[in-house]
Amino acid sequence: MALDPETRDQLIDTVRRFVAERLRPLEAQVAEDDAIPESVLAEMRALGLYGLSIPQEYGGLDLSMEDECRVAIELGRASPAFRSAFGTNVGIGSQGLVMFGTDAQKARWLPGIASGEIVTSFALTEPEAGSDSAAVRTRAIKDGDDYVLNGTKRYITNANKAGLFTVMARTDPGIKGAGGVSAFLVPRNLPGLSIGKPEKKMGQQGAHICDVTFEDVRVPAESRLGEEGEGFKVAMRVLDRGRLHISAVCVGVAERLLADCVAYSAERKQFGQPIAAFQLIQGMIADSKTEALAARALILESARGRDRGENVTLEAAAAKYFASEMVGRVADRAVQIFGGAGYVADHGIERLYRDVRIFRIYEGTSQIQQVVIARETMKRGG
Ligand code: COS
Repeated sequence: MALDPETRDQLIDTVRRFVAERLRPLEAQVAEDDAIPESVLAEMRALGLYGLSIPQEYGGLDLSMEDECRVAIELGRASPAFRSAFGTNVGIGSQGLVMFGTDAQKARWLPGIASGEIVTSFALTEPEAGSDSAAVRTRAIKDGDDYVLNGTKRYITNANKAGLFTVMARTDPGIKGAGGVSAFLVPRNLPGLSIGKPEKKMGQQGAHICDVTFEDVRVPAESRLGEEGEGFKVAMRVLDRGRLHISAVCVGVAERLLADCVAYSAERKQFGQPIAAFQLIQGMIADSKTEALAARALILESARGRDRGENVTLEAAAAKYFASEMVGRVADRAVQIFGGAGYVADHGIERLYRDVRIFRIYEGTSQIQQVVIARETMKRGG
């Protein structure tokens, strides 16, 4: 649902202040501790951030894709680990349920997801199924009124906090590719479900990814999301949406880095003047600004297309490809503008440089986005 412009501006203003006043001062501490304080998570819940995309009848804010992207841009101005705390509830962890769930499944889970009482995870990736996500080996074998799950999922965001997983598993071992995969809603507390230790990562400390292992985990047939064999499509539809959200976060980080670069280059003096006076510095700022503006326009236009009900598989892939590569370049230029100060930890520039690297990998690598863009362009005839 699109908010009226006044309500939308109020929401964006509230999020902007929360990011500036509450999240940014805690960034270094969160990175150091690899944990977000519970009091901050409680504030995020109170602000409704876990339920940005959940229908209002289940307690969420039900934002349009465009408004969600505008909020995600604001959230990108703080360390991306903060957004990750509720990012799965807004995106990949809830949207399969929102788009394909039955009324009973929605009533059971969505209120807790919207309030943040339940954290969700999206369990698609496996040790042998990364970019080739149709190759999932996790099995879900029908046994009476249940399915029995066996297998391992890898790098699952928020798995250590999740109360509910959307799991893609092979129900038909006779079909090797996408058609043999089904989606399931799997609660955390089932016998046989175990979570690995959080991985040590390059960046985004405070956000966690873990293995999830299923050993004879029994779920009732009503836990299936969509029809048998529809799981891959569920996953792809979820990712189409998620890719727009992630792109918007990239723009937020880029805009924040630009603001940091402008402030620093006005203050830092060399050769008797602020480095902002040098045209080679200005060139880097101009390139970063131009690319951030282009990404913002592409994302918001694609989001509006989705809100109009259009198929935006191509546009979402293009937005993710462009925005994630763009923020990599912007972060690299930021280190260059800050010089030695960008390389040491004090200003947080090197932390963001590491944080943004994953944007070119998760929810589909840049190379997968290129594949999707090319295929869709050829399908559309240009
Ligand atoms: N929306 C709806 N359906 C889709 C779809 C989409 N965006 N993309 C594909 N499908 C459908 C296809 O239409 C096809 O259905 P039919 O057989 O009925 O025609 C089916 O899904 C299989 O699609 P396809 O043949 O394109 O599958 P591929 O194995 O070639 O894989 C890619 C397609 C590579 C694009 C896919 O595996 C992918 O996106 N990989 C990256 C996964 C990823 O992002 N992982 C990150 C982990 S989650 S954080």
